[in-house]
Amino acid sequence: MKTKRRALLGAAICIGLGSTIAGLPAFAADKPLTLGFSQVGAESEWRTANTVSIKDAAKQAGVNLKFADAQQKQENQVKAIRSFIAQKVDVIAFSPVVESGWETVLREAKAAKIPVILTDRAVNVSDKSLYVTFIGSDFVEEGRRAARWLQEKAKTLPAGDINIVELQGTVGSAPAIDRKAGFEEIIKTDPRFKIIRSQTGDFTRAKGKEVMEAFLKADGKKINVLYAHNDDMAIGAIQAIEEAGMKPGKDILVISIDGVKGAFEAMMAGKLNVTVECSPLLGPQLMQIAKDVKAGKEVPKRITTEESVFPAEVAAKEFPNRKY
Ligand code: GYE
Repeated sequence: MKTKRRALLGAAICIGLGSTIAGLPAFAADKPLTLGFSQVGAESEWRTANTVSIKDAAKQAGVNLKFADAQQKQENQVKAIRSFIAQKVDVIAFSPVVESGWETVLREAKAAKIPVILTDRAVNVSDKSLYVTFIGSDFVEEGRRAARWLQEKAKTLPAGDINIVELQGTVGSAPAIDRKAGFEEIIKTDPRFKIIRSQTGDFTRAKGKEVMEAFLKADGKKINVLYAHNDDMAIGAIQAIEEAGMKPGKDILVISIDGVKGAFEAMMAGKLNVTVECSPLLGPQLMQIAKDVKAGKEVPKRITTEESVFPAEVAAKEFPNRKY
């Protein structure tokens, strides 16, 4: 009887070891990875698509996701990160609403030995060991691409100044800072280009419309180009331009960034001239990296998303292929 029981126990241990060796989940590895994710908010079509991508990918990858929406407030993100630390999650990921002010809470995560992954937006910290990697777009390059489109277009415009108004994203956010810098870097090489007004529209349609109304009141017909740091603000501004009795896409050229479906619809209606792609579909990559980090694998410090530019001329052809 005793021997039989011992033999059974031995077999069970063997199966346990065997499954580890064969790469099948062993007892300890069976525990799903818990990922705490602090999202910026729900300010744009881009953000909504990003949230869906992360939630779907977590489900697919068998990751236990703890998702917190910060409603565009840094203090809410700090609170969420502290609560993830208290809950002892395996990995923390977040999309920082602004670049600065993260040192303290990131040091707390490091002290608790919880790795942090940045997605979408970067932080400005001197100690780069406070996060393992940053997955997202090159926002400076996006700004350059927007400007390069305008440079080309300008060749077909009558001589004289080209007056640009700019709708910036959230103040202090990586995409607002970088998209402005990249755009300016290119347009300053030609004295015809003048940025006559630049203000934040906080990446939302409502704010984009409101600020564009103020621009139109002040400068009206002087405005030749609108450069919006995202599609939602451009769509809001397009409404303001129409309400002012002008034709968006014609009287005022409209350039924006993201490449959401709403932008393609505006292009097909002839109201938006170009959108520079910025992909929100970061979920699958994030889950893979979170697993790699948990498994102790080396991951690259920077993972850049591949993207392109879509002028209005290709909108109808590309629209059916768009995933967000
Ligand atoms: O362009 C904008 C969103 O951080 C890249 O945030 C993201 C930006 C995106 O609200 O639409």
